[in-house]
Amino acid sequence: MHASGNAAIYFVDRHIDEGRGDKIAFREADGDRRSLTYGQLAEETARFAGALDRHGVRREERVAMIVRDQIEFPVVFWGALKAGAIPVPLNTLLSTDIYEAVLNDSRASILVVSQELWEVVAPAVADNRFLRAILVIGDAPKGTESYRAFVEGAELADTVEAHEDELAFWLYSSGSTGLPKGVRHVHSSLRATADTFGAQVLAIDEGDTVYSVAKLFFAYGLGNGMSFPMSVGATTVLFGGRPTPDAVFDIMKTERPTIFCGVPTLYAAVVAAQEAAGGMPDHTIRICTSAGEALPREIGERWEKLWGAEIIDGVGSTEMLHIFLSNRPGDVVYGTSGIAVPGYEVRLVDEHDEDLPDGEVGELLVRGPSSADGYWNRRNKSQSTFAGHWTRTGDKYERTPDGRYVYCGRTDDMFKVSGIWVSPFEVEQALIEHPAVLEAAVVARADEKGLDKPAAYIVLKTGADPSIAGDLKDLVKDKIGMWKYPRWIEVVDELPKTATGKIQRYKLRGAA
Ligand code: 3SK
Repeated sequence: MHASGNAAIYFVDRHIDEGRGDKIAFREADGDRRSLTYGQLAEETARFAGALDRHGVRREERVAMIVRDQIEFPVVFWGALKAGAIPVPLNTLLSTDIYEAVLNDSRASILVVSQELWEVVAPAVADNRFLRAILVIGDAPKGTESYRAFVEGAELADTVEAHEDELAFWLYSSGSTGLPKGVRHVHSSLRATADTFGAQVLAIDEGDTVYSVAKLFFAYGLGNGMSFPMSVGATTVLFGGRPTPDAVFDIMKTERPTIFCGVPTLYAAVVAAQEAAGGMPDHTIRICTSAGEALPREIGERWEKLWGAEIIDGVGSTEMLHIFLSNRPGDVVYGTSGIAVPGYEVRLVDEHDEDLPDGEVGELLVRGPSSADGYWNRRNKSQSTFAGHWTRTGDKYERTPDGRYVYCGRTDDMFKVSGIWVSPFEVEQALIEHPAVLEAAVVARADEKGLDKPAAYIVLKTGADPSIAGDLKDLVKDKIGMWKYPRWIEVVDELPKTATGKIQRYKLRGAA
């Protein structure tokens, strides 16, 4: 064992030795608008570790977090790591039932909750047999303890020794069906993603200020807003509210971030709002990232024209902790996910795991230094996903002759029309090229002969005429091929999405 294997030494304590104690690490853009320097972070995390110790929390015990993007998030996460406990950040938008199931599944003994989320969480913990303390950030309702009181007067603990291969934290990954799975990550994975995507693609440095609309509980947000900026002593803007286009414009103007991390839905909404308002956005962004799902080419191009900053679109997964396939600054081809991030290798394989040549659609496998240790209590699923050094992504891709990867859909979302594979994503991209279409989702639907054909669900821009739906069939036929056009087009108010912005196409299958 060596103490330096504990990720908190590199990401938190090192900054004190390197003279960054007074540098702002986190700044809130809403709520109390507090900020936290690297020096305060080192002290507060040692205090939280001391409070866990005082409470008798032992190594490897789980500390569940249902915490908004606010100062306490990094304090609890890194404080738990310092104590050798396992922080388990949970999505702040889950339902009571899912919280109940996930808290039982993880057997967390401590739960930290933001006061604003307590109403949904309270019924989920009523019958929980594992929790020994529920700490509420803010006013503590009956049956809970205030987070403040829990840490008050605690001794500052030393960071425990940990091996770099030791479990550090879990994230829960929501698949398209079933309960979320606990994805177990080790200490070295945090550094691995910061040294690869953070350093070699984003080229993040100490002068950067990051704003990520993806929240910290999501693997994409955890890297963007915590491990990447903390790897170089940069600053993160935390925003606990809903990232609407207006909120984004406001943060750009007042907080002056230099790196913006978004998701396709948000980019589409911001571009539509900007185009409707006219004028140029006031910002200091040098680079943008997109993940969560593939960024439609149209959105990337329109954004770059308006904002003058490239979007680096990439793909990652909770299992790989962050992005492993990505475009590069200065070498962006919108509509593709780029090439492997340095340090990662990818392969495309057929159903027999045979490598496929350029131009053929297959499943994407990835190998790299940040793959998870496995799923908690899901042996079968762990064995099928983590195949030795390779991790199956469940995404279908095609490689172009110049070596870039083009997203075709989730393995479950692809379907055949007249014996030829159709990528829902390709049809959706064609649909949103129409100026009236904000978003689209395409799924297979059986026609009167029982044969699968594309069906489209579209969200129109504000004020658009719903009768344009008929034009869209011709648009798709002209752009990508006769057989791919949607035989049915339904205008809807919104598309079903996960909390992190992925379209849940499975909810639309069989919806008609
Ligand atoms: O979905 C993604 O593309 C992603 C990216 C980075 C980290 C985690 C995820 C799920």
